[in-house]
Amino acid sequence: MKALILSGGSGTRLRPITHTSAKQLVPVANKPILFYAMEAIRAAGITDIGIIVGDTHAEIEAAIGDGGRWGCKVTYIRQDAPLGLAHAVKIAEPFLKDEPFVMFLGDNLIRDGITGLVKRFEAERPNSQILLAHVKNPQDFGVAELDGNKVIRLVEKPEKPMSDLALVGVYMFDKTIFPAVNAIKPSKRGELEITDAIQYLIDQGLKVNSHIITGWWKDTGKLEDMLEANRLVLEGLETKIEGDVDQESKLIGKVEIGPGSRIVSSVIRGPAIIGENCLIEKSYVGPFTSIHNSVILCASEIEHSIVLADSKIVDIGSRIEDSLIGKNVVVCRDCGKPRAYRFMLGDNSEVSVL
Ligand code: TTP
Repeated sequence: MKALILSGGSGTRLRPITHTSAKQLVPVANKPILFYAMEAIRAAGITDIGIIVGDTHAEIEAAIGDGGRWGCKVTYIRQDAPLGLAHAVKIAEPFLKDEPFVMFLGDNLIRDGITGLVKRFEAERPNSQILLAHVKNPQDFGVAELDGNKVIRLVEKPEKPMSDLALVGVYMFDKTIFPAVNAIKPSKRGELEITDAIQYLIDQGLKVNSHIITGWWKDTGKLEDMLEANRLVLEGLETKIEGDVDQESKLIGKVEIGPGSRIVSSVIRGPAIIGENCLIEKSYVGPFTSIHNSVILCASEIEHSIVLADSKIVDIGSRIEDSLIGKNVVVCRDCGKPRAYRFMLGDNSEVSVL
């Protein structure tokens, strides 16, 4: 079996982060989301992986390389424009050839991995196997209608959902998916939809099985979901202290601190992870916070947030919460006159002031 990871797309819902970076490389608990997909695929025994890449191809290729670090062989497949998940399958045909494959959305995280699901697919050999999860907001997802575990209908983001079963971003297919992706037409939003391709399989009388997952799954396409994924992964964190923690500081709960980092006169309440070469001084880091490498946090408080590398947060009077702070960002108090907020914000930035 092969794997196809989708790491193209436009990532509009995560702007401005995606103006400069691939959303699949945003770290969750200080590890790029895409690495979790690589690990899950490798754990399922699959080593031949195609990765769909778009505008952010250089960054993805630099992060994943030839896949050797996971014991895998990676082939990059360039998608000129994000024309849909089924379009990604279409252009991957020369790589996938006749082999069955698992398709994994590169911005999705699935707690229990895919090993059991791949085994089941190989044992039952349907034409396709989709994963479903009960969700509160099915209108935001592809939604399935079932008869037993057989799928009878799929609709992309329905206005009136016929169930609360959303399609999870991991799908398994055999070669019958290629005539399907070649037959369907673009949807109203101009994309070749994978739901339409799977519906085509159903309409042709082919076998599409489903599996309802019970462990958590997160599509990290939006800020709140990214923070939620970070929270869920950090819940499994184990304490590991490689940096220096001074006498005046207090660590509570599960905390990881990377080498070269210094914690000075601060309180860190886990689960929280701090990368390498950070300085946390006279500050509070609260639960569900991930701080990446070389960050300076001084006289400030932060909780339930993700801070990317090389950023600086200094002397912020109120607590920062529910935030995603990009690379090399400066957030600081300015005592200069006249007293004023001074911003330099990228397009589509969001700021909430007190
Ligand atoms: P989405 O999150 O559905 O789409 P997007 O990345 O364009 O984001 P937004 O809606 O915020 O603009 O995509 C799911 C995954 O599939 C994600 O990892 C990007 C990838 N993808 C492709 O590789 N090619 C595509 O044509 C599309 C639509 C998505």
